[in-house]
Amino acid sequence: MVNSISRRRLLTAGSALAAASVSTQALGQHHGHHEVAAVEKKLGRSVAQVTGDELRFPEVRRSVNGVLETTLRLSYGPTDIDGQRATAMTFEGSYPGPTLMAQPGDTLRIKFINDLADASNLHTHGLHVSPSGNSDNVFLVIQPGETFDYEIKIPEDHPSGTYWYHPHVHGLTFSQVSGGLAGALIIEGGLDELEGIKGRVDQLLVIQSVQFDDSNTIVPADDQEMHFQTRTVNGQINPTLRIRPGEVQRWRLVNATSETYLMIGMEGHPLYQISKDGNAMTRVEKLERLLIEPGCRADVLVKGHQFLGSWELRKMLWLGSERQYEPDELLATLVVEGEAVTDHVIPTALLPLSEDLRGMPVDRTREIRFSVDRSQPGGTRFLIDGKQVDMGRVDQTVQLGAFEEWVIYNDSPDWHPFHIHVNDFQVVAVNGVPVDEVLSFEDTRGLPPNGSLTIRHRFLDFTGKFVYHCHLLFHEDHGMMGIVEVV
Ligand SMILES: [Cu+2]
Repeated sequence: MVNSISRRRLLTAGSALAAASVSTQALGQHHGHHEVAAVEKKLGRSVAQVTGDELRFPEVRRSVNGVLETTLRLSYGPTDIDGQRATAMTFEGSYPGPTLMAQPGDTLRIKFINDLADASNLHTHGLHVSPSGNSDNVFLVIQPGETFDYEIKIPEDHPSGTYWYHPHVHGLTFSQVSGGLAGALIIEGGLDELEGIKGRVDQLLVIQSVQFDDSNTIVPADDQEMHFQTRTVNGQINPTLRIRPGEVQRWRLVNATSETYLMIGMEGHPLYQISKDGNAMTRVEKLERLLIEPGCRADVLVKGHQFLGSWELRKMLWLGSERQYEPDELLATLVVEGEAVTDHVIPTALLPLSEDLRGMPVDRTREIRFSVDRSQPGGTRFLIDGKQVDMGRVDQTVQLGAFEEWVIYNDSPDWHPFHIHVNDFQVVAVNGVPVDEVLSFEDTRGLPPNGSLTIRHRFLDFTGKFVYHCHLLFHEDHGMMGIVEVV
């Protein structure tokens, strides 16, 4: 049952610790082909499937005359993963699901057909849209065999960028996202028109975690173990991307895993971040490594190296805390080839913030505490303000239009990616230390172990109930969620 934690999952923490101490010795080493053998050992059979196929762009469904009318059928059955027949949970038989593309002001009309054996629903992660009725409403429960017509109206002034969609029924989110139910959602405009970005190759990388059994069936989420998982990019294992020397491309990275911290880095190629969680940044941030937390998106510019050859895009070693660890793994290969491009320039300034929320008087301050209770014999409980979520309870009542500061404390030794629906926030302090600069709004940010985040947000445009929660979906399903009602 979803309310108890399997023995297997309790064991995982121990094995992660053991493996972490080994991998620490590899820190700082250059990750070349000599490491492939080690990776192969860790991943078991999955690396045998490496094909190096060209990265495919997941099927695009685009709005026409202001409306994106489409069907999303959820099912458990055959699909294609890395060119092989596999069994997974999918939207429209596709792993990941189709890419939905729309513009600010458009309406999404989605016929949602639940052919799974369990209840499900649809969440448009990051969108500033109504949380009520047949919009982005996580209180809806679409039963097996039922069809439901979603209508999601995207405001005219909605930020343009990279979002994603996935099911969000409490208690089932972890298993369904881990089972394969995720897809990208792109709102066009904004940075797309900026000099230096306009016209560039625009690539999408939807990153998911998968673990197969011997018949290419995805192992149920509760029985998966990090060291036997593989990361897929658009449903492919180690796909190939191509770039010319000096060419600039835009890559939209989506962390659609349910509990993997992606520390991304690429040999020889800094990542020039331009957007976070669908929100344009004020300036380009040049990074050697970029942490993309579960649920987060990052758009980056990549400039092809002057040297021709193959370069590895890796999920690098990440030691978040004594309890949380992610091993190094090859994600994709970038092949630099062809004639050099000499006129592509990385821009510096991007789009200004609509407002910097620091230094303005707030209407109200709230304190929220995340904690983990490991003392009960019945299993670990994941809590906010000492409670597991109750979908019938309201934890925070907020006035429409209110401007609030929330100090979110983490009383546990684990990272918890904090996510809130509907209204994005700005992080104004980390562990009580004010930030030097606000680069963008965000919808998900890691809450440091035994630390805090101070965020500011406006509850604009929409009344109704929605949720804030940990985006480690296992934690969310086991109680780490709260409910806001805007009145
Ligand atoms: Cu958590």
